[in-house]
Amino acid sequence: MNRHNGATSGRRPKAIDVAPLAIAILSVLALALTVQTLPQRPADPARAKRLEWFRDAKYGLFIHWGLYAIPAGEWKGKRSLGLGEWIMNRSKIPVAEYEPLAKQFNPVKFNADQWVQLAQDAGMKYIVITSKHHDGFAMFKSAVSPYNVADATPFRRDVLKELADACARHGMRLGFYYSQSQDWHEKNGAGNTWDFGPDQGPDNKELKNYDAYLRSKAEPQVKELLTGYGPVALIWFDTPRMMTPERGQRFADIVRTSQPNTLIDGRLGTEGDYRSTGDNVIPPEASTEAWETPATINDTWGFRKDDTNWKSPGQITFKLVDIVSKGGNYLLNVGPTAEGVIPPASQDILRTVGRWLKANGEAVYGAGTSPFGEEYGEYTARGAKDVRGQKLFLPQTEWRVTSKPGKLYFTFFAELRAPFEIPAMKNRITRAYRLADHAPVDLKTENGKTTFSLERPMLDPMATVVVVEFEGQKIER
Ligand code: FHN
Repeated sequence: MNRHNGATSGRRPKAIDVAPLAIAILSVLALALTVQTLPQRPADPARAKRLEWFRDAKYGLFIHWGLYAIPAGEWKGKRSLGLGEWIMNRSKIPVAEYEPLAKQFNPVKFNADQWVQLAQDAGMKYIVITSKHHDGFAMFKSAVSPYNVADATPFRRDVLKELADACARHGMRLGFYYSQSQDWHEKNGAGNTWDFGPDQGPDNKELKNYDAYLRSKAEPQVKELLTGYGPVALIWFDTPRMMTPERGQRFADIVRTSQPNTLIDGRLGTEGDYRSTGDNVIPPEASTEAWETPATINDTWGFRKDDTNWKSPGQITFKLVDIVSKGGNYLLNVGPTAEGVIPPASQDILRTVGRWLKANGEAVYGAGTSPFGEEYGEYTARGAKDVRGQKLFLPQTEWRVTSKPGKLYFTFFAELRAPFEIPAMKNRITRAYRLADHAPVDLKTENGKTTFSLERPMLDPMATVVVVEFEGQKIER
């Protein structure tokens, strides 16, 4: 596997056809606005307090796990294209045929402590797991619906309880993904058009008793999650179809009254605590708002046996530092198998990035944004548009910078072709050194410009961090 930064190199051809992901993409398009285009929100001290840990954490493990790991991208001997967890929808599998998968779900290799240990080795500070995805199957014991891991499978264990207990043992924060709108198992849930017909008519009139589903399943299940599993770091709602402000508020009220410190992500349908970008979308510029990019480690969220299009540790390290330099969090996904195993390839990748973070984490955890911005690249002057119809941004990927009071952390993802010129600032620079081994870096100042060079070969060709210390707390330009 290529350990080097792949951010500048061309990606390998996709192992799966991603075009059919359009349905999923469209459902969050409204949310896929780049964060910096959104207006600043009014100050809210309670929210700022709730967000403190999240702003410092920067890096989390997303886990998509459910019955869809059994077909793993193949139904009745035929490859089902698209995201692994969307197989029921993509192959239009009737509830009567999908539901019996529960009888086969017996992930005997599931070991919650090992998963939490992996997240820790990876340098991740929180875990978010699917408690119920769009297929409607709950990965926890629910009194609300027997369609759950403890009551409908031979496994009979409450996966979320085991994970919550392991997280408590390891001091890891745990949050729950919950698909509030789409529930393909329920006749009144959104999304299952093949068994139950369309959700809405041409005039947008709702054709299902959607509130009946919300009140009888989604709302009480969210309440169960917030009352039976200890402190919940966040609830990760998704694809807010037909989520009016009033409906969204009902969920927000359940969260706030059950656990006031639990964060709400940006996909509830009403304002959450932080903003979620579109899947795998990293905005081109920094924002002071709290935000998070959910991202795949290959091209699917739920396990597909044919998807081995792994991102390299270098690519992931670049994305992490890029996101942190812009003020966001990186929520990186793995899709465990039906046996309960996180694919070894994803484990290796995560651990490699984790080793880098062990030596360089100071540049990431609790770090602030870049005081510059020119390193991100620029909008094309030719007026071209990107696939979302927005002005095309041409990214630069050589270096990123994060900050703490009195310090800048320059991370280089490729060997320098020329001495590096520190962008102009009024502060006096006092010294520079490599973060991983504290070796001094010589600074040269001529004509008001300060430069330094990096020894070749680079200390770490994946990413080398140089700390530049300056007088004062913040950069003045
Ligand atoms: O449809 C889902 C998809 O399956 C996956 O859960 C992602 C994760 O961000 N969210 C939706 C698509 O945006």
